[in-house]
Amino acid sequence: MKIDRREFAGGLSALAATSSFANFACSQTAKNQPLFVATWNFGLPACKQSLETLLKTGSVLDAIEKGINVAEADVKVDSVGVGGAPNADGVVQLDACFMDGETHGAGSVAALENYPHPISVARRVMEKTKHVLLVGNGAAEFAKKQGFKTQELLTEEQRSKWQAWKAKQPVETSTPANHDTIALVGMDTNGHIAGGCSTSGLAYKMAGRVGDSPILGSGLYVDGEIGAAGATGIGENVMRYCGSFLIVELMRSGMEPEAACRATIERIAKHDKKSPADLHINFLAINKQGRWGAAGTDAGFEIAVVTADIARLEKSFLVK
Ligand code: SD4
Repeated sequence: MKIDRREFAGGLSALAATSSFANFACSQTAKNQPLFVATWNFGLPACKQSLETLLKTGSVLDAIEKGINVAEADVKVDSVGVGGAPNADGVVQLDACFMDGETHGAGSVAALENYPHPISVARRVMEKTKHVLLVGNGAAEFAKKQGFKTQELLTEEQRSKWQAWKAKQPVETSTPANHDTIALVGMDTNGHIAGGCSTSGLAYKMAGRVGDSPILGSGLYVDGEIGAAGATGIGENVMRYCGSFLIVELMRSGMEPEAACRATIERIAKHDKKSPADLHINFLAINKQGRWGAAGTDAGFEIAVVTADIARLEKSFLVK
């Protein structure tokens, strides 16, 4: 991912954006400040939208949803929502989940086609059904009944990239060509924590393949008493270990967010007997005390952090 340095200056007028880009291991918000943290550089406009929404509506749930909607609507973000990469059949199938730390309520959708805002549908699953996860046609039917509008998600640019990929395939196989999911977690001034995760999944995945992103405990996990964690990267390497759940549990046992993300990656690498660099997994976390941190195996992994005082990108700790 390229860092658009103009983003640093272009924040909300209420926010002072820093001009530097550095590691800030486990920084902490001033007491009782709202906090939003998201994966990748496109997480910055998303987190800014989250803060703006929180200030307007007072709802951290609205804040998470509206923040993620920004990345979903941006065609330039080629791994989330509209403009997301298609599967091996050239169809964009979206995955998302939403979780409220206070109630422990959650909703997810997987392999959802033609609806640009899966995070909003996931939230609706949480709020309007007795269920947690809806997939495929059932998820689309639910979205329709809830009044969500359909849209063509495959852009011309993604179609030609997919055609070029397809032409080179002797057999259809997933390629980890991108792993830029948005996971966005946040907390309001009352310590109410929530989070969401939204993705088109791995580019050219097998039709019907579902990754970690809509699976609670894998791509996202929120515990209102402890904190929240989210993931981006090759889902298969996250979901076999319930990565985000593990991070939250490690924080429960006293670890700082960054240390918990690092320990989770180290455990996966050790157990898989793999070099971390071959795993392509990246995590972020926040805790109830307003501290945040991240660790990943991809050198370019960065997180966006927005509080009442700051709006910046931070490099994550790199596990080698
Ligand atoms: C997945 N974790 O489906 C996601 C991939 C990702 O953009 O991060 N994609 O495995």
